[in-house]
Amino acid sequence: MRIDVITIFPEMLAGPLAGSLLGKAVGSGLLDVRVHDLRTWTDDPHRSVDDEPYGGGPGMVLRPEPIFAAVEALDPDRGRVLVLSPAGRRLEQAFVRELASEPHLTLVSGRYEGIDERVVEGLPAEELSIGDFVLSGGEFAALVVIDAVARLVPGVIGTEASHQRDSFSEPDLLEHPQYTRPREFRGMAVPEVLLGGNHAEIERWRRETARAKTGRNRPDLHGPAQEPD
Ligand code: J9Q
Repeated sequence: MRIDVITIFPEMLAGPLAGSLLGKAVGSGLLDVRVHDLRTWTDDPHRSVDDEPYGGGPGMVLRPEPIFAAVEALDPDRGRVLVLSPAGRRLEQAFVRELASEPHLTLVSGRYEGIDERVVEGLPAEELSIGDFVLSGGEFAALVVIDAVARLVPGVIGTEASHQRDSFSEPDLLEHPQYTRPREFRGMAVPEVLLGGNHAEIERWRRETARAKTGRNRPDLHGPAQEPD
């Protein structure tokens, strides 16, 4: 899979893309991530990428010309173009799966005050938000999208089974609590049921604690249809 990223801060992406699981995927050739500096496509001496908003107001808006030039300079078969923006469609795991099935994505890192709307209308591009909070720019949001998508590319993650159980694979239930050694830590014991090897009992405990945790931490989720037990 190929992902092009267009940003005014290419150095913000370098470290994360080199390290860890992402770095391995990029190194192995399963994932071809190319980061481009938007200023490459400016033609004025100040290499300006933004300007004041028409109609007035605070902050600056990303100009359309460099973004169009950048996107058009990339592979003409550029795939979906996604602009990171708090005003975008909210990312969830179903959307991640959809994106992971594409051969090629282009991510444009926006900024809070915004990006000229003609980028969305004219390229065209889709706006994508990673959540309802404010960032100072789209770079970390782009990294979140890349990480979430990359781990679904076949071969990137070693243990296919670990996909299945993640929170949000089952969309309405968070993961159950986990424990590892030692059996007792600072006076806190690992629940007895996990030590016993009764797998039916363990499954039941996990279902119950997952349900309780979902209710506590995510009352907006409704939980899976209840099976009689
Ligand atoms: C570009 N706050 O926020 C949430 N998802 C994306 C964003 C975002 C932001 C500022 C600039 C993206």
